[in-house]
Amino acid sequence: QFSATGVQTCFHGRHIQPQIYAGLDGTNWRLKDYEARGGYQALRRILGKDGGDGLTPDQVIAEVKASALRGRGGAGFPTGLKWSFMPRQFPGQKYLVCNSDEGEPGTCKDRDILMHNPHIVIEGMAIAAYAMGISVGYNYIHGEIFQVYERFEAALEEARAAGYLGHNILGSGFSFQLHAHHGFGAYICGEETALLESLEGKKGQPRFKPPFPASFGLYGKPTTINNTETFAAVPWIIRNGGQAYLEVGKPNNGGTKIFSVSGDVERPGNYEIPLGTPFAKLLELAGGVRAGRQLKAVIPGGSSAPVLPASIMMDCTMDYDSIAKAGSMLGSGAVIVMDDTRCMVKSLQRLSYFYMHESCGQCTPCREGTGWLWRVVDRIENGQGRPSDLDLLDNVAENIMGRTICALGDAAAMPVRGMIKHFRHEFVHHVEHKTCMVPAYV
Ligand code: L3W
Ligand code: SF4
Repeated sequence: QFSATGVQTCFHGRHIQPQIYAGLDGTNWRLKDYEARGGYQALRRILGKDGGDGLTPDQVIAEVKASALRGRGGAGFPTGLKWSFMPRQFPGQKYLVCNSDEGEPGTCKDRDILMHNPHIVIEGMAIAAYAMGISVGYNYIHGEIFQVYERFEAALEEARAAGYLGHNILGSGFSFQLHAHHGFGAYICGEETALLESLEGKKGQPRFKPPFPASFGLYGKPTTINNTETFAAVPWIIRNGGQAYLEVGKPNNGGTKIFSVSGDVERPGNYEIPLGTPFAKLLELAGGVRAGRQLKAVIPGGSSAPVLPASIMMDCTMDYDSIAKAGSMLGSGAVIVMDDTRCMVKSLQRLSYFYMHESCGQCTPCREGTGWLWRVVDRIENGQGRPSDLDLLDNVAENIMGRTICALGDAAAMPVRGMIKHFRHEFVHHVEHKTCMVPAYV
């Protein structure tokens, strides 16, 4: 089943204990449908609307901390801790921002949430705003997905009309104005400080950190930025309690996570499963490796994550700690599956081109280094590689890492090092024989 965005979406039974996808059928995105699934009950609860005393902002943050919810955009930073950084008594304007600038190659979950369950993000943001005493928020939506932007705007209109957003929400005295902002499609605008620059109307280029957005964010004011899926997790946590959320996952990795499985599987798509689920189970949900082929390698967390060979991947569980221990990262949860027809040199050539193209050009190691990486990989792929090229690649990657303003430099370097670490023999073969050792592409 394909959604309007072209993303393959699973609505029937191929999730495990779903929280965000629960009850979705591809058509029921409207407010009345969301309310029928228990939507906005969490917001009503904290505001003391359905009996009960409500929750204080501190109690809301305590629940999110107890849940062990970690940021779903890539870094896996603890959400409750991030919320507690927000200065409570700050006298001026503070901002809340949702990062829906989904651009990581392989990742297609945030657009799916916004398309099919937009109110869960609105409710999550309203709860976050209440917890941190914020009255204005923005959802920055990737520029190339027009229907998603229109869908979210339509949901905002419904929420405003029902009194879930705006001035004096449900008569509680709490006010929160939420706006959508349509980006222009640059990958770098998914980096949080580049996103803020772009939101301010400037060129989307990252700022130095620190200061972090928590102290110097949008228009220089304290700002909290979370990923779309992170906000979408919050209503469930408030309805069921942080401890219950934690127990769905595993220690330090609470709840479920949506994995965008692409590549050489029978059923590519978005799958929501508890963190800590074995990779083999996720592969099974996605229909297994496509017919007649063997699993060769997996990029477990979007193109910025180092590749892992099948032998390591099959022993992993899908959570932040297990994947980090295996030498990669869970990232945004984009699982790119490669079978035995895939050439690692060709794959790296394409990845390197992407990072060269998307570098914003601000800092020399990234601007020059990403081009250098691509040119060397490109000549190896095209039969013009030199024996010294593997060491050169490693040297360039090493000189980029840790020497740039934002994580894009590291994101370009890490896949190179991962590919050479695990598949060095393929690069050597290309250099020595001027051709590929993988028999044929299918
Ligand atoms: C206050 C401190 N705040 C950290 C905040 C910080 C940010 C969050 C995580 O990179 C990764 C990257 C990509 N006081 C703080 C603090 N914070 N220390 O915590 O920070 P950080 O620096 O660890 O990560 P980051 O710069 O946000 C994100 C990887 O994600 N990635 C990219 C995915 C792209 C998408 C997409 O297209 N939508 O998700 C994929 O793996 O490589 O490593 O908020 O402010 N002391
Ligand atoms: Fe721009 Fe690359 Fe520097 Fe990030 S690392 S600021 S993308 S040049």
